[in-house]
Amino acid sequence: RPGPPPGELDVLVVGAGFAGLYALYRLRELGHRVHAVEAAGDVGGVWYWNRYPGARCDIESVDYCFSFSDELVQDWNWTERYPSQPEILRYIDHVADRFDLRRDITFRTRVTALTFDEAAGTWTAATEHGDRVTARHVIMATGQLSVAKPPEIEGVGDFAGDCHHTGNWPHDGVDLTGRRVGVIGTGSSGVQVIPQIARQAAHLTVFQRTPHYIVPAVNRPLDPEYVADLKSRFEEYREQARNHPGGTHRVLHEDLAVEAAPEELRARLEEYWRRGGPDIQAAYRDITRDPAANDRAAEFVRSKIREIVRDPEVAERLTPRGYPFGSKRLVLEIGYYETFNRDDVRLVDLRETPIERVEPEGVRTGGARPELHRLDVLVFATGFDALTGAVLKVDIRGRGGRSLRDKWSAGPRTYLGLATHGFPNLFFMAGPGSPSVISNVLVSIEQHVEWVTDHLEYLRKNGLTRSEAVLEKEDAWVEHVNDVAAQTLYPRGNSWYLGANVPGKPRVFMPYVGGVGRYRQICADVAARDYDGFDLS
Ligand code: NA7
Repeated sequence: RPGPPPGELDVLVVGAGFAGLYALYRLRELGHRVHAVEAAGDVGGVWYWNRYPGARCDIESVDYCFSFSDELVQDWNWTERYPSQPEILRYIDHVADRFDLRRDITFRTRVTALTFDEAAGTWTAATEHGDRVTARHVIMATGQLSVAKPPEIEGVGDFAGDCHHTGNWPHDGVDLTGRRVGVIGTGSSGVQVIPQIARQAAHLTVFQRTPHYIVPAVNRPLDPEYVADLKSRFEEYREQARNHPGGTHRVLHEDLAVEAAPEELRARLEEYWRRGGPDIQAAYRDITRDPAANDRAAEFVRSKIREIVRDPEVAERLTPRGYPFGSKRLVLEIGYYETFNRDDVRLVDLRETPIERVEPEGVRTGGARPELHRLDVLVFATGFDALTGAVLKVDIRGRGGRSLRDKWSAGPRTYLGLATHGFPNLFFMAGPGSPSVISNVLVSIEQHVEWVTDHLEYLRKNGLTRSEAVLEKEDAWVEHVNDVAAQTLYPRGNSWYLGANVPGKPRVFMPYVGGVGRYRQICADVAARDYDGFDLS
């Protein structure tokens, strides 16, 4: 570490991923004393850590980017429909260089505690290295899927071979040539890494707890003419996404799957399957809302698995049932199902043969046919303590010494996903109660950063130093977030949206599914009404 962060600031930004970098850039432009502190060795957030083979974004390149600088848009060249992790990291690196952001970031430094000083109206941050930083405001840009969660399986520490979590992959890679590899987890990360490992390893065993709904990505090189056209009207293109429910350009059909003739339904879903991507969820208006409509789409995916996977028993094990299509985040695949047609790949269904424990030589499963799966390398693609994990890793103490961990013990409570009562001058980027994680997160991040930085400007211009979410407004927002979710099928999947993947985590549906455009309007109205719902002084 070249040196500690400055001791006194207007704004401390925690995290130097997309949100932290943009907050830093914008506040610096506005003349605030701002500095970012980042645990990793460089910029990038999740894209710094998730270096496993096959890591790729499930949002298209032309959407997964900043729009605040047209020069940046014009200069950058995307190469594929869905950007790979190395390309995204190159992009973030380019952003950091272009705007000279690194000079205001302290790397390799984790913020461990944040304490609000009521008399001074400031926050004091403590870091793992014993630094102390005082700041009027703090922006938590700590990521939604940034705390990797290893599985709670007995004996994991006893494994004699190499063990890696996809969300914390070694920077110099892992040589899998000639080795017997096991992967636990078949969500987005597992589905991306499994075909890649199958190509390198001598043998691959996939341990699957729940088959996910998986659709083709249909990744491909980008057509230069298509990109040139978008770049020529990028602001207009992005403005559509800003006002779209998903922060994307997804076509939202108005007709109903329950009313479609079988052959018409099949033809439309086939067309989406052929094009690839997650838009198939919006092929009919009722897919995310009506169980009967949802099951027609689910049945279509099930039929596709039977078409691709040659062994009918393996196909059946890969087939998702018992929860709605899209209620866990839809997974995009490149060659995933075909991987199970290989002789050197084996699928172990943990519902039939659960893992009993990890032993030095491998993974022992039980059930009717107890077995030791001998392995040299074990890969955990077991996900993250999503949305609240990184915020609550920091010991945050607000007014009256109250701990945020206590306040959120029954689930996160925020006003607009941006702030929480009792913790003045503390703001969340992509927080629980915001639509970020269910949207194109870059569109959401830009909105969060712009809203919060505008808010800080408003405070400064009006000689105000303190902003705190009003409790009644927060309660009403939490209720609204729940009401909107209850109108959909999202809460019916055991997903990380609900905290269901972390034992003991309260089951609360955390994202706001009322739509990015609607959310943006609500936030803009709050600002226009002099930040109604925030106590300012
Ligand atoms: P996910 O989507 O949370 O997937 C994690 C996978 O790991 C999932 O299949 C889990 O099964 C499985 N898992 C978790 N714990 C265990 C244990 N203890 N035993 C067996 N299997 C387990 O994480 P990803 O990293 O794939 O993706 C996260 C997001 O990142 C993704 O949605 C994109 O937005 C990007 P389960 O389904 O819980 O039964």
